[in-house]
Amino acid sequence: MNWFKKLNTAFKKSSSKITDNISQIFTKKKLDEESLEAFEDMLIESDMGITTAQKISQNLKKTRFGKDVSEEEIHNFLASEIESIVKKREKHLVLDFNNTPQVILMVGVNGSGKTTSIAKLCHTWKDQGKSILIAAADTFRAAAIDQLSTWADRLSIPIYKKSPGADAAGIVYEAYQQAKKDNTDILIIDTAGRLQNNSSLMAELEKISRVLKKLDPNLPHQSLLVLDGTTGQNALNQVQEFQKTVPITGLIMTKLDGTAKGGILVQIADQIDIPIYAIGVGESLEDLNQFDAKSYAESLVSTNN
Ligand SMILES: Nc1nc2c(ncn2[C@@H]2O[C@H](COP(=O)(O)OP(=O)(O)OP(=O)(O)O)[C@@H](O)[C@H]2O)c(=O)[nH]1
Ligand SMILES: [Mg+2]
Repeated sequence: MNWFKKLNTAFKKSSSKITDNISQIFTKKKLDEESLEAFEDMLIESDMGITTAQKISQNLKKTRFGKDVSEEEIHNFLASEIESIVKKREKHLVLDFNNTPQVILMVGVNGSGKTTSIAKLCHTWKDQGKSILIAAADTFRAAAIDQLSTWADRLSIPIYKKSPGADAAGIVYEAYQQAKKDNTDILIIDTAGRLQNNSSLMAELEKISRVLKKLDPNLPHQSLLVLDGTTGQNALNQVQEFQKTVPITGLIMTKLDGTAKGGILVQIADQIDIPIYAIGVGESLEDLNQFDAKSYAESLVSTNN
């Protein structure tokens, strides 16, 4: 299955909802205040947030108010608005293999998809022939190390781990030494899920970051925040809060296959200047896609699922 098709399938829920709503809203031919308001509400309901929804509906008003509009026109308009918003954040995760190990720190709230995304990224890098070490720095959740070890075994990638409860920053320190010694291309660090308002766990993350900076002020090369696409509005707050502890260099948004909303990505792209590197559209190793603005926009508003 090519990835565009896959994305279309993945967004079936979000897009069919938007599609249904568009056909319900624009029953009259003329674009009036009432249909504009319903259009804006629909965008808010799909998690695009008030500011972004208003901006899009104002743009629609500016060009089409009082005119006859077809459903197809609205679809095309919305797809192009979404594309222009998210296009700004469409970037590829580029690693500098002249400077190894490239150190990638994965952070996010509980269950957002950090560990699974690590496995998916490693799968891609392995295909590219890169050597990898995974650091199991989630020593907080009891089963976390086993979960990561299972993925590492499946991928035949070495993992640096200790017992549950061990000091996470210490593991990161030692894993870096190991990666350096072995000339490893990539060191990727799995961290415990933490709510952005949990000060003691945020302090632990700060310590991990401090330890890395002591090893080399340029570390980590990437701090990727993994967001659960089904979380809704809280995702925006997660970005803002994590950003205060570790400067986030990129976002991965997961579970876009499981949401009837999906618009949160549009809102984040509109309001936060951080690249979106990848999206998760399922639980298997192949289900991580590079973020592509055009395909995302078209799939979100697609009429032919
Ligand atoms: N449908 C779907 N499920 C996903 C995706 N990414 C992760 N999951 C699932 O979400 C659940 C949590 O994923 P994990 O990778 O364990 O999340 P985590 O952030 O490491 O969780 P903690 O370590 O507990 O904070 C698992 O059941 C994954 O299979 C995705 O893109 N789509
Ligand atoms: Mg995990």
